[in-house]
Amino acid sequence: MTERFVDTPAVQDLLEKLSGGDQATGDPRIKAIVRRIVGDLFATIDEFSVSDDEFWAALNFAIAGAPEFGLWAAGLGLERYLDLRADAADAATGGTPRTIEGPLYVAGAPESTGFARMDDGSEDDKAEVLILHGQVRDVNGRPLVGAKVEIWHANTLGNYSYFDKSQSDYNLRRTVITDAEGRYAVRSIVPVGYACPAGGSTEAILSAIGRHGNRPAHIHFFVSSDHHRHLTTQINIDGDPYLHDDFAYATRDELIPPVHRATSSNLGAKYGVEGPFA
Ligand code: MBD
Ligand code: FE
Repeated sequence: MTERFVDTPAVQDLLEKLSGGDQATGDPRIKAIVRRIVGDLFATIDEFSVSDDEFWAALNFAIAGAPEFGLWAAGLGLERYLDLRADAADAATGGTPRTIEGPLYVAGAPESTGFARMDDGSEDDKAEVLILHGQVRDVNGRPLVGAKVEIWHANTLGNYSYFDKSQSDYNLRRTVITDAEGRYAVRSIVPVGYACPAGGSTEAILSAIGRHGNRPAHIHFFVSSDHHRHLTTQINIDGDPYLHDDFAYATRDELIPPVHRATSSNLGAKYGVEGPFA
């Protein structure tokens, strides 16, 4: 095999310098990562004989599209890759699988113990009421009292509060601390799947490679408890047309809980969740 151009001494010398390899100061880990990433970009330019015009088109595309970098990471499977690594690391212990965080988490949601209502009521006329309840357990099955369960999801248009300024602060975002049995419950509304913004840079990349930018309806979770590893996960709402066609690859068979459709009269009694259920 002929030597790759990127491996020739002149290019390696450039990589050493541009990554600060000849500097006494700086962080060795960052230097090594910069060297690897830039070197891989050099190799990509070589392999595809990238022209100057293509180089500048790509750079300007990235500059203009930068506000959507979080969506690029989801759509290009970078976060899915973290799940695969977590699966490998967790193979021996088990537990609820990780699935992606996504770029739409906001810290500081209102906190309560045992129960929260997540929606502000503004979609009462069109939304279906959702009762979501569960128990946080350790990998040995023991309930975890006082665990922190952060939940966030989209509204009936697939939009998230904070990023969607038309919604009230922290709408559909809550932190629930588990009760004496390790349980939590929320009343909310059934979310609708997210679609990457029309005309945005993520949609442009995805359509260039023949893909769409839709997610099935889902609900995000962070679960944390002292002396336990932080869990990032989601559940899907069964029956969504995109359930197994998620642009972010976050659907997992273990994370599609059963949905029970109930009448207004029995919801509160069954789960001990406060009404009213209009
Ligand atoms: C979302 O709601 C989401 O969860 C991800 C990962 C990407 C875009 C929108
Ligand atoms: Fe999401």
